[in-house]
Parts: sequence; structure tokens; C-alpha cells
Amino acid sequence: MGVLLTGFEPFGGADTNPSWEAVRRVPEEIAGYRVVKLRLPTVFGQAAELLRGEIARLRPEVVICCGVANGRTSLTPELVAINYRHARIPDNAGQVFLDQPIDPDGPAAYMTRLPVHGMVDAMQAAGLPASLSLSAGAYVCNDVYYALLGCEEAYGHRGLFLHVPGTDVADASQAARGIALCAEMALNDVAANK
Ligand code: PCA
Repeated sequence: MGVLLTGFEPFGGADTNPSWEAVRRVPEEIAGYRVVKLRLPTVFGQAAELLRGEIARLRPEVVICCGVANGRTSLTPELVAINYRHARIPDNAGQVFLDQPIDPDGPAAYMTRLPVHGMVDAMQAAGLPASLSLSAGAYVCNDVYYALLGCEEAYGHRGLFLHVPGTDVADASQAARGIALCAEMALNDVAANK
């Protein structure tokens, strides 16, 4: 297998989610590797479970999960996933979590082992707005990221979360180019460190 890419369904009353609109537009093959795409529900716990199941089934080398972060002014690879849920906006199942751990027995945080600084540089060099983010928040995106990095040892993939900005900052085809660039760099990194 090659790359598993995910985006989210709409949430918070929106009709579309720019993360899924971008993921849909990524080519089906990157650097000779197959690309599989999956749309995740914006639901705490459920999205993470679905993701883990697909990783176990497909055994991809690289997994890049994408979500929208409205208000951001660039494409932002996320360095860190934290063991924390805190959001006033309900998820799509109506759940609200305030000030709680994701996993009471889990580590406080995980950091991606993929080259996020190089990804930012590559996206900028391609003329895309990009910068590093040090927090994926405490809503469903962070929940999925914590699960993604937490199962790397079990399944052997390398994971990254990438937040895309609103479409006023980067339209779907620009965001798709950014995702494809990050995926290519991740695949190269994995191949170089085999
Ligand atoms: N963004 C939300 C969840 C789904 C999405 O696209 C977040 O940043 O947590």
C-alpha cells in the first residue's frame, strides 16, 4: 500500500468541509504509490476508531489526516497531538467534552516523526501559504491525531495531521497540492529511513 488520506465531513452547520474537498482532489497515485481516501465523521472516538480500523486493514506506509481550521491563514502541518478533549461546540453526535483526557492511561502527548519543517518549506517554495502549528486544538481533529500517532508502533505507519485554512485563504485545488506535497515528502522520508 502507500498513502491513506483522510478529510472530515462537515460540522458546526456548514454544508461542506474544505478538508474533504481538498483530499478528494489529490491524485490517486503519488510518486508511484497508491493513494486511498477516507472521509471521517466529525465525532469524538468514532472517527479515531474508524481510522484505526482502516490502518489495520490497509497497512499504509504514510497516513495524513486533514481537517479544516477556520480562521487560520495558511496550511499548517501539526507537530503535536495532546491527550485532551475540550470544546464547547458539540460534535456531530451531539457530544461535548470539557477538560477531559482522551485516554486516562495514555501519554500526555505524541509528536509526529515526519519532517514537518521540510514540508512547510516545500509548500512555501511551491507558492502556497504554509506554516508550522504547535497545536491541533482539543476538538475532533486532535482526537484523531492522538489515535493516529498512538498506533504507529502497532501498525508501522508514519502519521501527520494537516489543518487546511478556509477556502478564502486556499481553495480546494491549492490545499490538494499542499497535501500531495506533504505526502510525497513523507513517502521519501519513510523510504530513506527504512
Ligand atoms: N476540523 C475540526 C474537526 C473536523 C474538522 O475538519 C477540528 O479542527 O478539530
